[in-house]
Amino acid sequence: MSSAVSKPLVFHSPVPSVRPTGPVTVHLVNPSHLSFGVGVITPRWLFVLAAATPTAYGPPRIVDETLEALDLETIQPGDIVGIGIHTGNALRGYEIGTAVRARGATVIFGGIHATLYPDEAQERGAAHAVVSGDGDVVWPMVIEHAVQGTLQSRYDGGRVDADKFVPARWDLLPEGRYMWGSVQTVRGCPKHCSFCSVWRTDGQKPRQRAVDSVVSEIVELRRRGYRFVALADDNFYPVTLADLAMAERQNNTARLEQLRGLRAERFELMERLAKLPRDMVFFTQITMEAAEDGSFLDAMRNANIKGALVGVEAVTPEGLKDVYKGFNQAGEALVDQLKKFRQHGVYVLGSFIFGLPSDRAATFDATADVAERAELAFAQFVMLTPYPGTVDFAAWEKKVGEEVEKVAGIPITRHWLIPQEKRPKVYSPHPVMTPDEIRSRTQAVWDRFYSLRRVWERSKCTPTLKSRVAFVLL
Ligand code: B12
Ligand code: SF4
Repeated sequence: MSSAVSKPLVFHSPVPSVRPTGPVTVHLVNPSHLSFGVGVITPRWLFVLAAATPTAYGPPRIVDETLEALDLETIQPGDIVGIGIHTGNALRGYEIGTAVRARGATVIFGGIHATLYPDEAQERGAAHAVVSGDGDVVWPMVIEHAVQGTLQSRYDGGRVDADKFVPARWDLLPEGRYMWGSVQTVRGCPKHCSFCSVWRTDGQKPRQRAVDSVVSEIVELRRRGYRFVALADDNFYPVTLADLAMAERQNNTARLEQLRGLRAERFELMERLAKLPRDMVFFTQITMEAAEDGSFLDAMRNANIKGALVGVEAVTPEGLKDVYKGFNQAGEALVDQLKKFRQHGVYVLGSFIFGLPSDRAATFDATADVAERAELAFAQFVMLTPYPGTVDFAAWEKKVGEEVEKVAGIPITRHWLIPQEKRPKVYSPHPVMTPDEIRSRTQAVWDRFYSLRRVWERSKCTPTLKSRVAFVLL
């Protein structure tokens, strides 16, 4: 057990992996069925686990299949292959695991999907070992065990304390391949939205990284030519004014101190970001409550955090209740709150969900109205999808029970295992609307929000004609 993790590392039975006899190469693979040559955002886990790999084995070979597919010829018997999966790329990950194991490599899975379904990674992905939770601390131990021939079938990396987060190895970035770097400043989210797995896997206690560690990664990315950095946080605003007021009301001095400390660190981070050259642009994800906190928004603007994804989700109180997001505002108060971001110089990408149980035909237009009146720079309208690990998923799985529909012999509650070409889009069932109705109404909202006339109107937020044109093209 390590003091660095809030849960013990759990080991299961040893597995007969190949004990390497020659030099070992460590490979880290980010699976994807499609490769585009270039990527938008750096998949951070690759560069974090690369940094956690013991230097004795040399720099790991990083393969991001969103850039190009893994070349199996590069895998030699005795090599160690770490594969990180989320639900969407799990099947490709399993193909890779099976193929590299057949070549004599030791196969280790990790990432959110492997955390949720470790057995699956073993059964379908030929994993010798599966790591759940954070890899930062446990990964070097897994490698040592693999090399010594004492690998166990399961490792639990737990939730690593913030001071043990490993900074990414940006020296291993391929040149000119990504547009945005990604740096995590806080992990975990105190909320508990029903469609989101983050609070269940990353926990509700915010684990905030030390300011120096964050800033030095950003400086390194800048030296490597990056001007755009996504702050890959679950929620950049982990302490709200309401949290502070509650702790005060309860006379809970210890909690108040802790919350004030976290808040002060946020401001310290933003002050440091504000001192970086002005051509740096940051983007993050934040809850709407930040709108009540003018000084926080001002600090964001000064820090060049130009934009934030705000999970609006629903415009009615019923819709917010559906997703356990009662802390958001609805109706006119919502419009006012969203406008505040803009008033303080932070552009909002509003994220809305359609297909909530209380949604009706009229909800679509009402949402489009709010999105327009709230002066959002961008918006996304997604259909309610039951992601594994969420409250919604558990309810859906229970509801369909044994009667579950199958595609290619696979229950749709395991839709990620259905071959890509046959895989249906899976949405949460709705009491009165069919998925097709929700889909076509959702599309109509996209079309309305992104009509050329409206986009041109919104592009006024940029300073020059040239930048207005760029905005429209974006
Ligand atoms: C930043 C982010 C994005 C960015 C950047 C993605 C990228 N290229 O990296 C953008 C905005 C593009 C994005 C898009 C999407 N995302 Co996203 N994203 C995140 C977020 C907030 C942080 C990810 C991150 O960088 N974390 C930092 C790294 C270091 O942590 P990590 O990836 O968890 O890795 C650690 C461990 O998991 C483990 N580990 C990981 N891999 C491996 C491998 C091995 C071998 C080992 C040992 C350990 C290990 O060790 C690492 C270090 O501790 C997460 C939330 C979260 N907390 O994970 C959601 C999250 C991953 N996203 C999610 C989703 C759903 C999506 C989208 C599908 C959304 C959509 N509807 O389009 C798309 C899919 C994009 C794609 N095809 O990859 C879900 C995934 C749920 C699931 N069950 O799969 C998450 C968990 C958020 C949520 N609400 O639940 N995302
Ligand atoms: S506020 Fe965002 S990150 Fe937090 S639980 Fe809700 S959706 Fe997930």
